[in-house]
Amino acid sequence: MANKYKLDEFMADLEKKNPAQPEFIQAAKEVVESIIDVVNSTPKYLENKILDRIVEPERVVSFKVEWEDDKHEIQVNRGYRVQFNSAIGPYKGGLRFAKNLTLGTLKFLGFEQTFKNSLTTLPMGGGKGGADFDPVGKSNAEILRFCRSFMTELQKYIGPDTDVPAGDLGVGGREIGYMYGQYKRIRQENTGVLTGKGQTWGGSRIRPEATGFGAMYFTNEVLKLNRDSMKGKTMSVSGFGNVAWGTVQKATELGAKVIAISGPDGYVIDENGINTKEKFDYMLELRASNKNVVEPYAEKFGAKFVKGKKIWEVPVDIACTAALQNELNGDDAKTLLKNGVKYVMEISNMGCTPEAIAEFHKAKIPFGPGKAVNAGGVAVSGLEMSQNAEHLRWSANEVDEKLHEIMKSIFEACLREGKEKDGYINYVKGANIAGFRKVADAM
Ligand code: 2IT
Repeated sequence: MANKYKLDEFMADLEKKNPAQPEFIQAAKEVVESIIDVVNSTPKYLENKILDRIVEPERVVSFKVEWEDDKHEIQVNRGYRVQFNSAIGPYKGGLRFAKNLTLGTLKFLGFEQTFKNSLTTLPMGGGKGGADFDPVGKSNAEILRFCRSFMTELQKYIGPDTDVPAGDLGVGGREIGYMYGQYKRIRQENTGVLTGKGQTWGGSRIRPEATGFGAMYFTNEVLKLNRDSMKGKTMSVSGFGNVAWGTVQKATELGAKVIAISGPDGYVIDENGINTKEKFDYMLELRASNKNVVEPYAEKFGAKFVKGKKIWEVPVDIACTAALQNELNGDDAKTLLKNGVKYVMEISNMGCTPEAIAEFHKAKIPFGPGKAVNAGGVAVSGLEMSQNAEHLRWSANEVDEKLHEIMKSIFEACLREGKEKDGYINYVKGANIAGFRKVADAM
């Protein structure tokens, strides 16, 4: 019989092996804590050294990206692709362009993606990539040149049945277009190697909305389980990008009132609700402006802008993270709880610190973890892959229905694996165990 794993020893070894990667260690610890009892009580997992194998990425590539800025100066960035786990399907996961992006961040994201993709029910492995390229303030031509140079290298490592990247922070429809064009130019194939493509050239309907829509389908299930409803609930959503945009629309449709969104500059409170097409469209305009500030929303719609403060001080029934990792900490959690928050949903990947999650669990309020709540995005990416493979295009209804079914099945998986003795649903544990089992069995 193989030895049982001890959490402290295992984590100490992992930290030693991955120095200066705090986010990866944080993500791994959350998963290992959830699954260690399952692993220790399952001989086949022990004999097959599953924990040691599942925390090690199958492959990490790092490459140089050279490009010329508008002043004809040469710029050098570092690009990456982390191919974390392909046990259940081709690597799948987004590309992030962000200032100071590190390999440790991408490893945390690739690790999370592995379990998230498993939860979607679709056959997709986990991967993540990107570059330490800051899109803020760059011209359209600079973005084009960067994307082409980036794909010139990345194309060596990806393929429609090997690894299928998509967007993430700093990578939207425009960037996917520039990269897809370069891939086609070099490889002479139109096989849908990226998802999140435009509607006229292989993109799936509902993909832009999918992360936000899926998050609200999941949230709606959580509320129904608690004999509650979205009707009349006040809500805050951090961020103002693509994910927040989809979230705000579906929340409004389900009857909630979103009163706050945020940016790196502060947050906006709109007491009338962010609930009209004009307001939704303006969020996209703000994002497209490449300035990364939310303040202009307040000027345009006569709302209040609170400079330099975190959105979590706004009293709401439902709080959603939709911006960055670790954007909601233990103190923010205490503030939200003091102000009567009833539900917290992580839509960004690892949006909450472990201290924040502990506060929500202690208060016994439902807390939805990112890998379950935000899985709708990659799920519809998986549906885009299917459509590309069969050279067909499904209707918006067809995609939306499948997305809805997938989110319900993720919710049910969380219930099945996350129910505690007192009846409290620990969605973190539920999502981690359910996501883990499938990957571990395949390995
Ligand atoms: O974090 C995520 O799930 C994404 N950025 C989407 C990945 C994808 O392949 O659609």
